Amino acid sequence: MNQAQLQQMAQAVLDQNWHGQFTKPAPSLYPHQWNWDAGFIAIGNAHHNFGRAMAEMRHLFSAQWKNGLVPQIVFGDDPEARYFPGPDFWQASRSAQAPEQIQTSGITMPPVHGFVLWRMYEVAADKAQAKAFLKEMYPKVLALHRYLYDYRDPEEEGLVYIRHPWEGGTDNSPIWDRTLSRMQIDRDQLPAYERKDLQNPKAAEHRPTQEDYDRYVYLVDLFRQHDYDDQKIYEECPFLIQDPLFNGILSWSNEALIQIGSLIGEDITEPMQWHELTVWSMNEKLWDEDRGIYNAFDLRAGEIIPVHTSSGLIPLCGEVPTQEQAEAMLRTMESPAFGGKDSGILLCPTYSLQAKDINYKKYWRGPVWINLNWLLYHGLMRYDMTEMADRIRKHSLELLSRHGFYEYFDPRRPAEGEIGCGTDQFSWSAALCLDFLQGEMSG
Ligand code: 2M8
Repeated sequence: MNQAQLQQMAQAVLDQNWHGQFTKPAPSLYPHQWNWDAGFIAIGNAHHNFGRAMAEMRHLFSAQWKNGLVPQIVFGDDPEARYFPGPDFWQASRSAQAPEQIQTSGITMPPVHGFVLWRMYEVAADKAQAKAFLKEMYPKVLALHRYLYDYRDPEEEGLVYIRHPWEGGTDNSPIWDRTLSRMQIDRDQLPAYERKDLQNPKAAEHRPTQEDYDRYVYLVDLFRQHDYDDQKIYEECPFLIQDPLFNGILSWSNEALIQIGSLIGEDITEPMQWHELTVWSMNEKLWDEDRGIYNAFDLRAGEIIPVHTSSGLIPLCGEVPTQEQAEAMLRTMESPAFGGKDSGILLCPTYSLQAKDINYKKYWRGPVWINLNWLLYHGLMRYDMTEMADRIRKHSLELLSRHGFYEYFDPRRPAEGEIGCGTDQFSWSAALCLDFLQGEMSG
């Protein structure tokens, strides 16, 4: 397939998943608007349909809470949409902070919006229009970051915690295993619920386990019992984790806010202070010198979580590591753990290939995800590590053009069985394919 055909097919996926006001991450598995999906999708649309990219972001931020939180899910009104947990389960309106006109979940997701806006501006054909859009969005993204630093950074370290695996975006990442296993759940005390994600047989096999879901539901139930009050949740929640992926993304978006603020003539003191502190603390607290990667930190247990996943490489995108640290991270990527040097492995597995419990097809426990590849690509480019960056882009495009716009991929290039896993027609795979192709065409 040539690049023009791939581009057309990617655009067709985004058109098909467009719902009128937002883009569904996938036609049936994810029938509402998701937070970081919306950001990646806007980047893809910015190349050929800037109006739709703006609409996507406006719709997401129309659901911003009064305290600044941007929700993980903004629910659409399609009566056919089958998803659990839906608005009736979340009951976000228990919080006085929730918006009145639109239904949302009660947690957030990785704050991609700052760098999404900057990327939109970079690729925009009409810079005046894009600049006006930046002016409109800047205070909203600033309010989101302010929420994160005010409510999710109790020790004022510059490190933001997540309080649910869904906030991290990497639902069943092995990073959370230990923390989740400490939660003693009595199933009889849990509210009754029915999963809707197991109806797609191809996705079902690789989705999180029932034990995982019980814990996800337990946490949601805890949040709603506390009417989504951040202070009360902080006091009670057994899951409080400083994740290198979330904080690495936050750093990149802080930096983007500084660039945007400078461009539109705003005072950038606040994002500059955030940026400096977050970078410093990530290096002080989360950097693992021996293994050349960033760790997560469990705030409740007061301990480092030394689990080897690609989330620990994401801080490259926010230029968190020094050149020397970044070189150590490159060596980590080239090592047998991530298979980066001529091993036949497709980059980049989400979990160390040497981990005993790696599962090449199970969601966030091994497979390649296109959004993380895209973040790694940009991170590596910042340090002029073009060879590895190119390899990541080539592998991503190989997967997408040969196998389709799947949600995630088996990194082994198995001779038999499927490489593409989860749902197909997945929006961010298509969107970031468009952005990768743009790089390919222009250089
Ligand atoms: C997955 O998460 C949702 C819950 O948010 C789910 O499993 O139902 C994750 O892959 C997440 O990162 C993604 O944003 C979402 C929609 O694509 O699906």
